[in-house]
Amino acid sequence: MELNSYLKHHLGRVDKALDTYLPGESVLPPALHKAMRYSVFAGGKRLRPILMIAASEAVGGDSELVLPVACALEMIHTYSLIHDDLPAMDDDDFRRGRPTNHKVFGEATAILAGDALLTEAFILLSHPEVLPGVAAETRCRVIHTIARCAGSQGMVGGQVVDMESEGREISFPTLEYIHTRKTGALMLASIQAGAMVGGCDEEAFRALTRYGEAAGLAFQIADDILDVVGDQALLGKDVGSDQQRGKATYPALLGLEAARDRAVELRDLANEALAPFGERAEPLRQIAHYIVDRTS
Ligand code: GRG
Repeated sequence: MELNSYLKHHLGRVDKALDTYLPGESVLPPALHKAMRYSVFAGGKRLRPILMIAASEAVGGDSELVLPVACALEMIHTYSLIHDDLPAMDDDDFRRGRPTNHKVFGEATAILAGDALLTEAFILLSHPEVLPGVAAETRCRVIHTIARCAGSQGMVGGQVVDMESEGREISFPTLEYIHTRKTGALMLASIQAGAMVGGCDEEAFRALTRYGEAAGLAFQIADDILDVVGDQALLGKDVGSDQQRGKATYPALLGLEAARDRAVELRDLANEALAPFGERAEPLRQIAHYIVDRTS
């Protein structure tokens, strides 16, 4: 299996599906739908949908069936990025290489575009024609898992503790609290949802949960490292970085080398959890390597 073509193939499928699930730009109110589509189609990696597809494949699931759920995860992710960039939060001017949503559409529309993407995700997840043939109980579990991971004890909670910790010295457990929730929770939800829709048993669910927890945290550590390495490359000119904002990061707390060691350790832990799945988990294995070694 060649990871780049795997990622490219599924990115294309996810983009096409997102285009069909999101209301068109001319649908009333066009200003809102334009703003939603602007950020969704701004060139994201589609990592969460692809993780979901790969998790479903690992348990022998049908990657066509999971597509709407995978799209809902990307909508939630995009909403979080739009809101994270707002002046009240990170106040960023660029995202995915383009001006941020509020820079183009104004703050009020950006807030509402984020709100609408979050809501659209659950409209899609609860649509009667989504997940045909999947037991109602499993469908409820999928929706519940995604909602819990995105909510006040998941992504949003992690974001709040991250904001509170800005400019302060924090402990290692607080750092892990932030990272497992702010970024890790939605990745874990992607893996767990993929496993459930793919028809996993309890043992496979537990193993994939271990993978999702470790890979999600490794992703955030790698992101922190990229933030620092990127700053060094730009001679400290990237004023939008977390490092310069005094945010809680692994390199700030542990140093660059120890942060890298922790990311590698988590990658290996993630991949150990895949042992029972054999060849079918090869995409997940390679994604764990990609998460740690990526350069953007
Ligand atoms: C505002 C509710 C709310 C939550 C914000 C996700 C998040 C929580 C904040 C994003 C801050 C950030 C940039 C964290 C670093 C890790 C991360 C989520 C990076 C962006 O994800 P990628 O690399 O982005 O998957 P693409 O653009 O490829 O989708």
